[in-house]
Amino acid sequence: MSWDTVRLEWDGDVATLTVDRPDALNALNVETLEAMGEALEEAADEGARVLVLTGAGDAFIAGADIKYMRELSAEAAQDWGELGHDVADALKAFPAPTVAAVNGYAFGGGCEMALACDLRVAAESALIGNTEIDLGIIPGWGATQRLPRLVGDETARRMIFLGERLDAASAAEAGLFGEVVPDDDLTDVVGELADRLAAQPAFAMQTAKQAINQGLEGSQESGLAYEKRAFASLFGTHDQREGMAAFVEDRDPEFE
Ligand code: CO8
Repeated sequence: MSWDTVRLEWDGDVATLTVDRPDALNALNVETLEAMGEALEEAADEGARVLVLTGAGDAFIAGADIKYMRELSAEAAQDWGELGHDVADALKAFPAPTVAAVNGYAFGGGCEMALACDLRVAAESALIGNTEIDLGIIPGWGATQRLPRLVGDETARRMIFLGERLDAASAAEAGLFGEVVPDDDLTDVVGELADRLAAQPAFAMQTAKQAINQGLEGSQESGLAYEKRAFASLFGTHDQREGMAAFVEDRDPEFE
């Protein structure tokens, strides 16, 4: 499938989803969110081992499309909220690891899409923040829940209450980015990370991701219970036997 404002490209088993509306700094409108949802479904169906999310041009995603949003009724905003949540949830539940390659502005809904990814690598010129308060609204696609879990309560409250726009180094210090790299190196660094992730045993990777999600998106108690079940379910799989045999036999494993 192809879309006007989203590109899905493959490099081996690594799928890259690029939001491609550079004239609007990749702001997310209905068409783009729907396309993202379809592209994520396609990438999952075709067995992506890693999904990279990035933006075309100088921005990652400058947020939800304010020009579309400004006249919405409360009822329409409910549907709009659901649509963005569906995409963020699809990223969160994607069956393989997801990496946000934050190449520039990541504000509002853009920050929220990055938060819904498993890992975040930023270009040093990137700026990120939940700036919704400046528009008289609050984050509506997950940041009130996901940001505090990532950066801690105090920092998240400051960011959301003050609409702070953090530079990449400050965001990394807060725990929002795992890595900050020179702008020109972002694609290569994310590509290397994606290749390393893609080489890991897929079923164990998916299970680890689900266990972490379960704990972070629900209570710690339910997460620990899930971990107990999930951990046990990996025993007897090819990759568990092979991984442990390889350790004992002092050789590299050959995962399925
Ligand atoms: N929406 C629509 N258009 C945008 C957006 C946006 N979020 N951001 C930029 N654009 C457009 C501009 O209007 C401009 O278009 P045009 O050329 O037609 O005038 C073009 O992109 C370039 O933008 P600028 O000229 O402003 O570029 P600058 O380099 O001067 O500034 C900034 C870049 C700093 C990123 C600036 O554009 C900006 O502040 N943008 C808005 C950022 C923002 O506030 N984002 C949060 C939006 S709210 C949100 O995301 C809520 C999510 C949850 C919704 C849930 C609802 C239920």
